[in-house]
Amino acid sequence: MLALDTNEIQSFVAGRWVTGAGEAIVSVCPAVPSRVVAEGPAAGAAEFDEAAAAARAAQPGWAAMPMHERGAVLLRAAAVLDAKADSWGLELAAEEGKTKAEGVAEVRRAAQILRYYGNEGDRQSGEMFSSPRRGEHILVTRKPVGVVGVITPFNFPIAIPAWKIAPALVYGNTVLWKPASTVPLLAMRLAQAFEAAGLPAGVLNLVVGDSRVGDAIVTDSRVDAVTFTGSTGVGRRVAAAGAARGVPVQAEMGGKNAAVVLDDADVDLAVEQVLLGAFRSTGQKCTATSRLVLTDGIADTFLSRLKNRADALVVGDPTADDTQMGPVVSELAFAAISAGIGRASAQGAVTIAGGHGYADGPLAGGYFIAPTIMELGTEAADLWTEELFGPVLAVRRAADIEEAFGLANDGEFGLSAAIFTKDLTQALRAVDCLDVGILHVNSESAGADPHVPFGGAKKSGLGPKEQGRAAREFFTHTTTVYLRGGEGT
Ligand code: UN1
Repeated sequence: MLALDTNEIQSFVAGRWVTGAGEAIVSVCPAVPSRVVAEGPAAGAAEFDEAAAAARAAQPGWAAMPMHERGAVLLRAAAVLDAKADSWGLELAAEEGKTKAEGVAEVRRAAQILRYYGNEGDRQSGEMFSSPRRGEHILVTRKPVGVVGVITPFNFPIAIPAWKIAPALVYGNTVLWKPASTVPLLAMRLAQAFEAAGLPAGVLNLVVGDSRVGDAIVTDSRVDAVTFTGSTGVGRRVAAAGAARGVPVQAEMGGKNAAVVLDDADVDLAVEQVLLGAFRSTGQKCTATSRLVLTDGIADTFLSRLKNRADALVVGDPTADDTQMGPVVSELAFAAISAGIGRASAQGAVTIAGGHGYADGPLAGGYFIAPTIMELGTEAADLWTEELFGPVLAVRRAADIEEAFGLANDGEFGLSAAIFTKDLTQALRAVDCLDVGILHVNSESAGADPHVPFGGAKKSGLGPKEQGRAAREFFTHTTTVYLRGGEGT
């Protein structure tokens, strides 16, 4: 077993930790890029091949194990995560850039997800239908799909893998997993928790590497289904590759989530929630609040309060206790977000807060972007429609509720939204009118409980929803059984 505090990057293949034959990966802290968090080689083609073969070979035995026993492994892994939450949460903050408090909370969240699915054996049920024919029942049973390819993003380095891998495993699938190459250490931590929990060899295979590993997963004939979270562009390519091979793909992709604040909203509550939605995790969530729609009567007050709160956020080293917002994940992200801010200004946006990096002072050198609020006029602006995945909030004003809902629904994404009002009638109208997969009434647009469906409307996602019972739609297939006794009547 690998030491639980190692920071030497390895892949977990067929139940063994292997030093890959691929290129060197150096995982650095985005606050201080000279600080190395983990390093080691990526997996090479031979390790990938061994991992895929191991997943295939282990699948029938794993599926044959009673679901309660599979669940027990998940529950033991959850206990490991809970026990290591403080130290692994700190590593998460150092590797990904969200704050220590967020990092620790994320490790605990991964444990909670594992517990939810670990207990799924107690809840799992098939369905039984009456038959139009005498002496017959019709029952529907669930079976695993086989080997599931899991491709996960950087922004929740342990929670998103947990919410894909846990249902995959408990329903009897084996897994071939590629995490984002910016967060290999936290991926290793999750695999280590499973190893410590006694997961049989080959059931979970972690292959560390870049997009070539992702390509190998989606094109390998030993992979029966692929679940992906990440950018819209890559998600569509994964889905196309899956379709070409005839295998199902679940893709959770972009969001451009609006918070709508109506005139009658509780301003204090709404300001705090919009602040959390926009800037927690440095805005790097598909569910983050990246658009704000204010009705005219509340707009001035709200914006000046929000600006004051954004300006006061303590931006800094994510591993420091008093930091409220860390850096973005990488130089590439920093460049793309900075360019997006520049483009918005060129297209007429007015910067209300932030809008800059930190060229001087203690944050210089890290990938820090100030909490940014930009107000748009009525002209078309990329900032209104394109996901920037950073701490940047675009604001528009609306004359009335109809206009506000229209603005919120503007664009191709429909992951989440938030509505702030004390008027139940307006809240109910939002439920009907806002075209999203997740709607928060008087709370921020991010957040997801493990027992309820997660996923978007419109072009935010493809395939069945994640989490809760919804997950089994993707991780199982059904067999409809027409069941009669064996003797003639
Ligand atoms: C959350 O809102 O807490 O990639 C989770 C993402 C989403 C997860 C959001 N799949 O940001």
